[in-house]
Amino acid sequence: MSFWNQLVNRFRGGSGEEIDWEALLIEADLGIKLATEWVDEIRAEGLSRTPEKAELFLREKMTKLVRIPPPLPIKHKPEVILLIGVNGSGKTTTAAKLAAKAKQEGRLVHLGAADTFRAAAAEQLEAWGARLEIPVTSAAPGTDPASVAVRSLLASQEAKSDLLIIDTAGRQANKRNLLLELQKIKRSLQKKVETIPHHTWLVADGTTGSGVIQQAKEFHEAIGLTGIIVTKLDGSAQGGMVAAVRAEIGLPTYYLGRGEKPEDLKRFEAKDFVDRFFGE
Ligand SMILES: Nc1nc2c(ncn2[C@@H]2O[C@H](COP(=O)(O)OP(=O)(O)O)[C@@H](O)[C@H]2O)c(=O)[nH]1
Ligand SMILES: [Mg+2]
Repeated sequence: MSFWNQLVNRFRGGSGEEIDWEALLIEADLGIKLATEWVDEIRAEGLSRTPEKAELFLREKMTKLVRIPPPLPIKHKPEVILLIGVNGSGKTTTAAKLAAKAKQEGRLVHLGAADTFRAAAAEQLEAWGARLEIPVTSAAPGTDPASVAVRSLLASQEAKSDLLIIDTAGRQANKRNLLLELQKIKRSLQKKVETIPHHTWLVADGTTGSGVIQQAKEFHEAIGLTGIIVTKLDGSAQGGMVAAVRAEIGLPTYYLGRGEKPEDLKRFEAKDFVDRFFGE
């Protein structure tokens, strides 16, 4: 049974009673704001007792909401993606997966290991680089991450790479320090080329549900995001927060992680996403 039908069954009252739409939509990770808005609309349309009709109505709303804007042409070489997010969200694996995809498409790729918080972090990205045959700029633990980011930019410019993906730390002494560190990385890159990074993407763990919405707000306010990637949607989580992040913050989702292998990172497709969410 689809994720959506399971929810409908769970929140269905007795015969003829209304479905608890608010609880259902919150359980679907849409966040309180969007859930409340959509419940009001379901009621206003007179669909609250007809789940099939309500589903059609919501399918259309969600499809319109999550559609990705066409990417702006990147005139500069390399195109630079900065990946940020909390510890364990999947940044390093996502950097490797994105790199593998781009290489497969015939692009010349470079990786920057700007997580210098732990020795294991750079080693993890270097291992991926070795496996994928993609060069990695890294440094000893404790090195200023902003300087590693800048060095990775210089190296990728030198190598005439098409794409540079910079991985960052998710941990610091505290959240404030992490945000300061990320701001410094971004500022240092901008000092070299004003438009870099072209993309600042939050990598967020989909199993944290609507927690992703709050995280996206915080990082967006402090760093300025251009989009998000939601990982770990290979379990029961179906990614309702993708709609909420778009509705509340205006940020599109570019990729979804549905497993640990490189091919498990999927380019976000609105129709595919909505079909999975509600069931085909
Ligand atoms: N099941 C699953 N695991 C993932 C996915 N993305 C990342 N992981 C795993 O999550 C863990 C943390 O990933 P990592 O990239 O090191 O996170 P980071 O701390 O943000 O760099 C690793 O074990 C990854 O293999 C995903 O889409 N699905
Ligand atoms: Mg990492």
